[in-house]
Amino acid sequence: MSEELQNVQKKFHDEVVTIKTLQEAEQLKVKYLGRTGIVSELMKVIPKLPVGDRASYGKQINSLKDEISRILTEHIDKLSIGKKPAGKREVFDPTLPGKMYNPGKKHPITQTIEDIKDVFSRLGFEVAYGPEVELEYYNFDALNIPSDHPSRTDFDTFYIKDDILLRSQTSTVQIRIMEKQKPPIRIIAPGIVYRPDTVDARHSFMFHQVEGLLVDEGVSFADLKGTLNQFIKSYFGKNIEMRLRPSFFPFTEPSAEVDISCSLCSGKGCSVCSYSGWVEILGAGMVDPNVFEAVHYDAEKYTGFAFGLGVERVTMLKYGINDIRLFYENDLRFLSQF
Ligand code: 2U9
Repeated sequence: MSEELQNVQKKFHDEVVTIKTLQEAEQLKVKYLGRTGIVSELMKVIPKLPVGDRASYGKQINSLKDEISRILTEHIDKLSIGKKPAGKREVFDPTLPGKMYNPGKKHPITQTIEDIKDVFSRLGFEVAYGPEVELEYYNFDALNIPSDHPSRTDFDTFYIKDDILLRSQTSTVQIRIMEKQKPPIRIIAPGIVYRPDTVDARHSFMFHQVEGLLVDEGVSFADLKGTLNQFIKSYFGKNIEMRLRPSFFPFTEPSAEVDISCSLCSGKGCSVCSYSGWVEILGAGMVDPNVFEAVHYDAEKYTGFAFGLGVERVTMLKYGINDIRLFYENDLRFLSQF
């Protein structure tokens, strides 16, 4: 580097270490890098040099300019921290309303599943999960559903290939648990199930179920009734009545359909309960001995009860929702009400 440039470099370093304020840094920038600053003056010399020296001298000035610019930028950045440009200072107005935060909520179906879990965990039930893509064996055979049962056709079940399907009920979970554990068993199995139903106000090709299973020595139908009554009073309210009607399911014997007094009209009769005062909310029964045989439980020693409910259905009844599709459309005007 030429002596002249070395002198400028030294002078800059001597000056830059004395900088204390942002204003001083800006002034030094103008002094060295400004349009009529020291570096520009040095550049003016280039055309007057012998042609052979110009490129090398130009390079040296540029590298000095880069060095000065980098050092000054670092100083300016450091000294600017926490400083707003003049005229843009924030004014704190304590009379303005605070920022509104919208923290979001759980989906009503998730809320219902959690409410149901709460009730049954207080009754000593554990929560179990299983796969949504299932073997035909767990969805049908182990549940005593005969091979010619209409629910096994393509009209009622989504088959993936051969014996693999999308589960149409969460009873598959209970079978898997019983295969692994000996009684006593006390579980609920929440989850999504799939059925090729045409979508309308009451049907969807996928919905949520919660199924329950209790197996032990000496379990009776009275235990089933007492458990369901407790659930219904806890979830729907103390004043809601329960009634059982005889029914049939391949996996329970005896079986019952369970109604509650219509929570919307208090049993007086309305369009929701078809003016009967009662609405069906779940199915239940004592586990069929053939199901115990499939999981190698001694049906002479153990008895058990099981039940199943549609989560969308109980949510619709509790809150008076008239179209199942509302749960799946992600419309915040609907969802934010829960
Ligand atoms: C095992 C044995 C028996 C579960 C049961 C029902 C009756 C039932 C429906 C309610 C509405 C399905 O979502 S829904 O369409 N369920 O009526 N479910 S008994 O029985 C079992 C489960 C597991 C091992």
